[in-house]
Amino acid sequence: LRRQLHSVGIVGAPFSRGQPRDGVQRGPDVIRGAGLVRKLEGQDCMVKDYGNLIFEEVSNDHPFGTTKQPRAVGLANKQVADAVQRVKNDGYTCVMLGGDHSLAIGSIHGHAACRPELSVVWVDAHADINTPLTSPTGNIHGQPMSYLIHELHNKIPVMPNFSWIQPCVTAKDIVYIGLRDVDPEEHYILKHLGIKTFSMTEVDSLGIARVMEQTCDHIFSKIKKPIHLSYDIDALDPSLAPATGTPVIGGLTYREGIYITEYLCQTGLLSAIDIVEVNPKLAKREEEAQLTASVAVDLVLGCFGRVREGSHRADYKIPEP
Ligand code: B3U
Ligand code: MN
Ligand code: MN
Repeated sequence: LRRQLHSVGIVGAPFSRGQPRDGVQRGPDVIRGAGLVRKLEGQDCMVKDYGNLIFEEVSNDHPFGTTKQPRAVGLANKQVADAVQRVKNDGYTCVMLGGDHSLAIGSIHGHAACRPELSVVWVDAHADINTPLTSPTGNIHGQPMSYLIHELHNKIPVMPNFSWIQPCVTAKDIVYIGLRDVDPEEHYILKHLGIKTFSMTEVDSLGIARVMEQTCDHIFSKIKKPIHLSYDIDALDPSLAPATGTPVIGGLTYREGIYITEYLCQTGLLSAIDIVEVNPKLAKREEEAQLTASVAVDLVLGCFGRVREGSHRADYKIPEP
């Protein structure tokens, strides 16, 4: 078995303004603290850690309609977009560590600026496709997809610090996995746009192997498009990933969660990854924070060649006495 070499560029985005709970800005550091770089290097990846972005406070960031903290979210996402573009132009597969899921706006936007034809695999308990006008909460982490999809462009109001954002993905190039908490308006949007979804019901009925086969059947056309994997840690069952802002019972098992990463890795098309919504402050005990961070690390390792059967170097020889 030959090991494939991966080069990984890591960007930390310690940002929480897309939702109301403090602590998710510590996600990048707790994921690094669980050994991310050392473990990637241990499986022969070439790693460059670009460090954490620095987000300035935004004053007078009053709501736009019901949407909360639009200026801070718009500005932070511009920085994320620029950082992801840089990592891609330097030749790495980009790993963006959040932070809340509003950061996918910048991550996907920046990725699409370098790879105009990409597909998105969105792994999440939630669809995050509310528009500012359908959102029941006003939290932008429940809205990122709506800003990115061409077909929703005429439903999106112009918001402060959002004018740089142009839709950059098409509904048919998106697949959802793990859904189990979808608002009625979001459900309408998903059906209306014909977006491919594998809710937990499909994970139950098909099994994760057929879900991944069908995911790739859906996104692979004649041209092999690069894949953007946006992985919300709350897709996993709360027993595995308790330290997150909006846990939903009945999520992916560890094995299903890891299988998604192994399967996408072997396509050879993974081009950028987001790992978001790890919030150590919401852990009831320190062990819960550590468990959530170490599962997040395992997801990244699965994206970069870790296989459970084990592996060995191409030139390995059994030592002779
Ligand atoms: N759909 C709800 C709830 C939600 C979305 N994403 C999370 N929660 N994490 C909303 O706010 O749009
Ligand atoms: Mn999400
Ligand atoms: Mn979620």
